[in-house]
Amino acid sequence: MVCLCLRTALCTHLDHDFAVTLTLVDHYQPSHTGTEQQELENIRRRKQELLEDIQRLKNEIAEVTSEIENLGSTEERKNMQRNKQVAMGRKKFNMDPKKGIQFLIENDLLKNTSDDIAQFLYKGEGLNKTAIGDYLGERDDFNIKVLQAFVELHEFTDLNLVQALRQFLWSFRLPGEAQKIDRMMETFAQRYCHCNPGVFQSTDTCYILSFAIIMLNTSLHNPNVKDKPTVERFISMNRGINDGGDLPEDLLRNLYESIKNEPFKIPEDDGNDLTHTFFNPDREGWLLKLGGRVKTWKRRWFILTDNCLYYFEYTTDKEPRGIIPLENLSIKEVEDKKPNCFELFIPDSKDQVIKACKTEADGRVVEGNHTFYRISAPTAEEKEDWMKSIKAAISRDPFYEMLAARKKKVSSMKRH
Ligand code: 4IP
Repeated sequence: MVCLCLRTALCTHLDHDFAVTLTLVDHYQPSHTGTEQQELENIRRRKQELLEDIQRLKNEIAEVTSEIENLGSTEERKNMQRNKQVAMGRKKFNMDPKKGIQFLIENDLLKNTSDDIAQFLYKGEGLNKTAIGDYLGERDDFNIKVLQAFVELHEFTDLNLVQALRQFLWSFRLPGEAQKIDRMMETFAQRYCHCNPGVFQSTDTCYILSFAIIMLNTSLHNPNVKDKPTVERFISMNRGINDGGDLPEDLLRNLYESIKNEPFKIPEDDGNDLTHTFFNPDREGWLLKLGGRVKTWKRRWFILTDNCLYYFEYTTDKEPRGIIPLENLSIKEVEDKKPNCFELFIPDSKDQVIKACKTEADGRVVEGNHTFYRISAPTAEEKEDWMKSIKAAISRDPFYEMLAARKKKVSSMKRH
């Protein structure tokens, strides 16, 4: 730019010289002395030289101007190209998170460090929250580092646990695998305790209470759950989780009120993973059930909760007629004369009796006789809903085991 200014000034200056010279030449009256003749020749030569100089400078200026113009459009082009590649990287990420990140790194659009990748995910522009959750949940060391850096980008200082969870659960979608959820919630609990020292005795307490809150959210806001827990029940459910001691009642009341007043907002749900399980796990309603040995259809009131299917004769019954633990069972659609049927069965074991219990007519509780449970729903839609909820309940089982183990651990601790 400086170079261009100098050249322009020089050129203007030469143009001026030239104009003066021309004026001199134009107004020169020829004389016949030898000296004058010589001078005239000099001026003519000088004029020619100046004309050539001016032309050369003009050419140079034209060249530089076009160079600058090109420079501008090259930068624009580069930017456009970059934006296109970033958009492509985001698309790739949404289809396959690992490949997307690799693409962005290979094209120098993202640095290959856990901090930079975490920033990119935290910003989340154009990224699908399920894909973010999948990437963060991966087991290898690098992804775990990214997860830690990602969680550290959240500021939880002076937030209560519900507020912190609202922020955290909105930034990505919990993936469907128990181990992944465990890692993510563990990292969350560590970060929360780091930002708010002294609130909980241990990260385990924070972890367990986080899930108690997520489940409370479901119980309070899922219309399928009729039995809404009171604050007293919430308090008593969480007894002993602060390394063997109780958390302050005020704290639990505040958390309860916060969830009651405003449910969690979670990223769009395709109903096919554990997020769905946690936020919509339970269901109750009338279904027809086929008998075990005697194949009669009975209309029963079914409740899906705690990874078990309970059935009752009447909605008001206190005791169920039967309980089917869903552990190790699979579910499939089946054709029957009855409409909208599905079946619970033990995979790869056709003749094995499913572990379940039932109440005989005389009140005795005995083991069930079913090798499969065939169930018919009143409508196709209800069949879909039941199957979805049961599938989710089956898949969350390992997670509940982990959670229960942790709860047992903190409850058995003695506070000093
Ligand atoms: C009964 O048939 C009912 O269908 C029972 O269902 C069923 O028990 C019995 O299965 C079946 O024999 P009848 O009432 O016509 O005798 P429910 O208990 O809901 O009334 P399940 O195990 O399905 O509860 P078996 O396996 O006991 O025969």
